[in-house]
Amino acid sequence: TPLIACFGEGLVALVPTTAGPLESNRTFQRSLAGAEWNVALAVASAGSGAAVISRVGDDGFGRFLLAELAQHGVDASAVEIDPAAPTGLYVKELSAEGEGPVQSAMHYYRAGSAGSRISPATLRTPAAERVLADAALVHTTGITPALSDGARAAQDELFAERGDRLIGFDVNWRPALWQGREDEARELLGGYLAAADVAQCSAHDAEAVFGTGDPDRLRALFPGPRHLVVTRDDGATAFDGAERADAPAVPSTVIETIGAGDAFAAGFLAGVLSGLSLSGCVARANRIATRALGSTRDHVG
Ligand code: KDG
Repeated sequence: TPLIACFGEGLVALVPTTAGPLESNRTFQRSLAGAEWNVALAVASAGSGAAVISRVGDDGFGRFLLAELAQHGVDASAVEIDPAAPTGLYVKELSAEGEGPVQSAMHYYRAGSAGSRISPATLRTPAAERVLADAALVHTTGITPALSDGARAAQDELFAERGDRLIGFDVNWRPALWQGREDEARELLGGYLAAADVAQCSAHDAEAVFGTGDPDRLRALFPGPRHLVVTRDDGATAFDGAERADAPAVPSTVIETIGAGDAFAAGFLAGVLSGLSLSGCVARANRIATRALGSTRDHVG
């Protein structure tokens, strides 16, 4: 199957086993996270080809992330091991149990991490060049350029030197990574979204970044990408050129929503590359996203 290469930082997530404030949590479950890595895992778990281009630290968490990729059949050859910086980490804080889905706060421990040292050189290792030559599509998000100037320069290069490769881009608005740079971020992320082939944004992020979550208004703002996808808690709208498809979310019990957009992207991208109809792509994406909604882990598979 066509290869999807995912470009961004892999993180270890520490997820409390009970809800409530962090000072009350004694035990945490360790899992793989990082939006682009979540996409790679879901793509591979669904039986399509996936690779990751990234960096991790020369530490136990980095080895854990690499083992997760290997176990799910994701090509990790283009993940560099950084001897001088740790693997990035994030801790979830789960709202006290009540009605409806768990709301999580995300606490990042990733400043100066190996992943934040992604740079254009990360794309030029022999392994990364091989992966890029094989990839039908590179997927990245608005998180990667927030990490550092080097990561942003690398992302710019991927867009500029795409050749025949398609680009998938999910806005993934993470204001904690853009503090004090919000206006710059809005412009930058709008530029990436406009230049992508498969452009995805949650209605919630679109509202925050572009001032509207309405699919038709977003299509008018971003007419360029062949595919434009707007996800909502209750379903999704996708465009392929002028064609529009709407699909409600698959009914299920929602435990927590973080990671659902990544699962959706994985299904949609794999659907596009295997030539499914627009409504077929949305249906496949919705099915995979449902699995992500059913747990406090970020990734499916
Ligand atoms: O989409 C889920 C991601 O946000 C999560 O896995 C962590 O990559 C992450 C981030 O930077 O927030």
